[in-house]
Amino acid sequence: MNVALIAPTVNEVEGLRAVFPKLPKDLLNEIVVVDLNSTDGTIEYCKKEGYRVHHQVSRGYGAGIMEGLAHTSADIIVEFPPDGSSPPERIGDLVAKVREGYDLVIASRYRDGAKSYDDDFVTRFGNWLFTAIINILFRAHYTDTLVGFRAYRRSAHNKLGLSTRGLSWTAQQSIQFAKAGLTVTEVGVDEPARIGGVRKMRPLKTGLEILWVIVREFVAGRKFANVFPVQSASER
Ligand SMILES: Nc1nc2c(ncn2[C@@H]2O[C@H](COP(=O)(O)OP(=O)(O)OP(=O)(O)O)[C@@H](O)[C@H]2O)c(=O)[nH]1
Ligand SMILES: [Mg+2]
Repeated sequence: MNVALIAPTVNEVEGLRAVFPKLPKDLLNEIVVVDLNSTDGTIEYCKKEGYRVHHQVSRGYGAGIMEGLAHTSADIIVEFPPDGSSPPERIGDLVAKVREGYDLVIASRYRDGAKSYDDDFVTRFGNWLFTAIINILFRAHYTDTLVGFRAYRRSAHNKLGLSTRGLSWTAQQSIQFAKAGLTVTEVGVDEPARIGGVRKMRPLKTGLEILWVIVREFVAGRKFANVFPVQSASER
């Protein structure tokens, strides 16, 4: 199975400079930077170093990942925010779990003693609250439904119907994998602080967006699981 890494960027040149040289290139068949109108040298850095850049046509984090999916073909997808908060040396652990049979593997900041050095009180509490609500409503066992660093099988993802265009993408993905009864796991991964640039996530806006996604997904019920009968990893 081939592996594609999708790295969404809006002015992240400092993060890229620090993180991209450490990517495990031997594991990655495709690397695509999905960039939304960066003006800080992100595009120039990528071109100079020979990375493929897809210029995002739409707006929003989720919409950017969707464009990245459309412009890659590998069977395993790694979503990798390159702002310094995703440790590149753990990509191999996530990919190994997908190869083992899991459909979705989340790099949880709150499992196995992992720590976030990027969280503040609001983001930590927000993640705890939304993750608790998602676990109750969708009978899941997540510790981190919102982190951007994750890996999954394209074939599993294609059975779902992700539609959210903003930073609630990760919440919707966590919910839909659980609703469809796909095999999901987490590995504990420390989250270093962002390197340079500015955070695009705005707690109130993103929080309301996530709440809206949760309500929509709850009202929609488990229809994806019914429409697409899902095999367990062991049957595949
Ligand atoms: N292509 C693209 N990238 C985006 C967009 N919004 C955010 N990003 C990138 O997505 C990554 C994560 O964004 P952040 O602003 O750090 O948000 P976050 O990591 O979810 O939130 P924190 O944990 O608080 O940092 C960064 O690399 C951003 O540059 C977007 O609309 N399009
Ligand atoms: Mg970040």
